[in-house]
Amino acid sequence: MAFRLGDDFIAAQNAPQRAWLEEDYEHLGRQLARRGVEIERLTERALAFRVAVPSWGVGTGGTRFARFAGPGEPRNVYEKLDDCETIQKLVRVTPAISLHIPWDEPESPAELRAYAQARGLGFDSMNSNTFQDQPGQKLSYKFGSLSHTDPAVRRQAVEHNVHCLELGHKLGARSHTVWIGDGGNFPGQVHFRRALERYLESLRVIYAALPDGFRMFIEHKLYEPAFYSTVLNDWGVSYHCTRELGPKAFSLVDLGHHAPNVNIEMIVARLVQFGKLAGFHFNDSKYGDDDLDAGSIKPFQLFLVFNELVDAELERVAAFDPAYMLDQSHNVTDPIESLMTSAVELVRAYVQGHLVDRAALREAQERNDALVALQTLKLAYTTDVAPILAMARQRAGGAIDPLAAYRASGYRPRKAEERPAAERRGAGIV
Ligand code: PSV
Ligand code: MN
Repeated sequence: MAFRLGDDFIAAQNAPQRAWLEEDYEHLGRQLARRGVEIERLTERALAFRVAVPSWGVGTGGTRFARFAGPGEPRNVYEKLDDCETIQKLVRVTPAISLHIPWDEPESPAELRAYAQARGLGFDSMNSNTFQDQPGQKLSYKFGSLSHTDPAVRRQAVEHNVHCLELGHKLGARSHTVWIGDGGNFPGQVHFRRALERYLESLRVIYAALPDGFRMFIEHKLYEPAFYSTVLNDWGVSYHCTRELGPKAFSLVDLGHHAPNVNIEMIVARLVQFGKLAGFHFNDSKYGDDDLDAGSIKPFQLFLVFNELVDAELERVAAFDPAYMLDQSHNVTDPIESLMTSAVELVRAYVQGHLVDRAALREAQERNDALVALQTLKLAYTTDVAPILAMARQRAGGAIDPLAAYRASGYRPRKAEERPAAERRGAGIV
């Protein structure tokens, strides 16, 4: 029998921490009341927040130089779900999983769905993979997939995406995310306009196969694995394509897929305004697509992104229904610990977004008072909302201190025994 974290264990871990939590929560409540903010309104928001966990994130990641496997890594999709259940039990905002096909191809979709359901889990966006060749694959993606010069390669890549749609439908997913590695390493290698046209042509076929109620997300990225040019290089091209495709196509923002110093929160606002924001792959980075933990490098940027999202939510912008997902690679940490803390960082940014005094901000903007506008944002950003997050988690049955509870549970050492290293294969991304 595989070891699972019990609700009783979490409650027992919480017991000695309840007293300080009540005290801190009450204190913060009084502080916020002086600012005209009702703390329970924020706690409600924390309870409502959801972010999906990437199946590929629970295995140890790597770089193009090496991958240093961690102990007790999941060896198959079922064990990945077990780790996702642990994350969800402790933080209670991650009941959905984003699968990557064929990495997570199930033998029986019905069985996998039932396995997830029995653990209180469901499936968020499906992800196709035409950036790698799979064993036994007929045609290679070395020079591209959906935009390949050879129509037979394009057809193969389209068929794979259609398969993902069918699978996603069986699993209860509601959206499909397409990211391709297509691009060029040398000037002249790829004809920019023709490659984009071929990509769009392929996407149209996939779009036509969307099951009822499904949305299609396309994910842009300016470089890597192609180092000179990519086919879907930025949000503008992505927006053009989603418009060309139709109302069920949206542009997905991966925080690591932009040039350094790009104003991502403004891109978010633009996509919201144009009704084309699909949602996010949250992570953080210093230099490129580093896939580091959300909020670990540029927490203020994360807050500013959520400031836009909350603004759209409060204004009930039409067609605003973003899917929140994590997309990280954990090379030096326990992936469960990283995913839990990242999920918590997102709730923090979301709650802080709700803490922004929108009337004061608007007034400062109307008066062109730049300093007060910034201060209004900073007041929300510098407010320590940790007691709200902990209270929400506790009320939902999660851990007041997820990291401490996880370590106290001995989950990882137990998994190291249950999942012997010799049988481990490609659980994460490199
Ligand atoms: C590509 O860098 C990406 O962000 C895409 O979302 C992939 O599906 C994911 O990482 C995993 O390789
Ligand atoms: Mn991504």
